[in-house]
Amino acid sequence: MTTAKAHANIALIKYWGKKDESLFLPFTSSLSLTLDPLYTITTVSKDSTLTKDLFVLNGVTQNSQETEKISKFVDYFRKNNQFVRIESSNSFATAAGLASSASGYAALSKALNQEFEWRYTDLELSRITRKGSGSATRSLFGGFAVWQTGDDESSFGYSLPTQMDIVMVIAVVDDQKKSHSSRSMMKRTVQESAYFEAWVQQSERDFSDMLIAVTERDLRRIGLIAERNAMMMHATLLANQTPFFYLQPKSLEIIQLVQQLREQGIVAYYTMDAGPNVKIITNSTDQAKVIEQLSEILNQDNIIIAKPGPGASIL
Ligand code: 2P0
Repeated sequence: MTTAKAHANIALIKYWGKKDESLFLPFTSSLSLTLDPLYTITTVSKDSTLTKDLFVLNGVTQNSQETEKISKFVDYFRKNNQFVRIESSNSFATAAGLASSASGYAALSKALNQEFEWRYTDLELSRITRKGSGSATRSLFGGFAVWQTGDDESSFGYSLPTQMDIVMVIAVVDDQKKSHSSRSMMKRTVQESAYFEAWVQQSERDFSDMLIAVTERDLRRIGLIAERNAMMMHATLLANQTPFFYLQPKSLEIIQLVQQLREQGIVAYYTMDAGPNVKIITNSTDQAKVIEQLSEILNQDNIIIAKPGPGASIL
């Protein structure tokens, strides 16, 4: 029996679109921050009495469709046709644009690596984790992490050594499971969006700029690049043949608040993922001012303060 813990990450440069669906190869490299309060704990146990894998998420046994998806991933690690019992729980809402698949697959691969005695390094493990969920490659690592594009061999995650005072204030606009998964929407965007090529080109430039900004610990630049990168990702969706947007009125209200905060000289930038929640980038000096004004729009229960978190580990 092995238990592992992995933290979610929020991308500052987004992964949006696969150039190879079967190998899970992204068009562009992405860069993220792993966050302390959002995590998944997963226990994997080999069980010779089982005739197929068993997957329990947040106390609920998953149906055959969900379990088969996980079983396919377990196959990368499985030895001697041994089935496993997987029990997983999240410290936060699942599939609501808070990167539960990232922490989920990172915790699962970390646990499977140990349970089946593979002894892969985190870098090797991230190559396999990629085939469970792309963003999970980054959740194996703490703090700032990169998932680089490339081929089957060279597309993996790694950690950036920078440590700095950065805080993400997560404004939970809606914690319900989203109706349009990022996997399906990014696929449609690759196929349909009139802006997809422009996205790839701009995101490559943003990635290079972000690497410099992170190395130089320049929070202002990190914030500005993160904002434009996130909004360009959302713009690709607006330019689908059937336009789509994840933003809700409340998301826009929070974005406008961030702009006002900045006019008052407060460090505040925003990013958004495949959901309506807004993540505000700030620092420990200004975090209280951000929360104070955000509390006028959102309930305290819907505000999560997140600092950089560690890489995945065996408990
Ligand atoms: C990211 N997202 O970089 C981007 C930004 C959502 C918006 O990675 O198909 O669940 O499993 O590889 O990793 C969410 O996509 O997609 C995601 P799959 P995943 O964080």
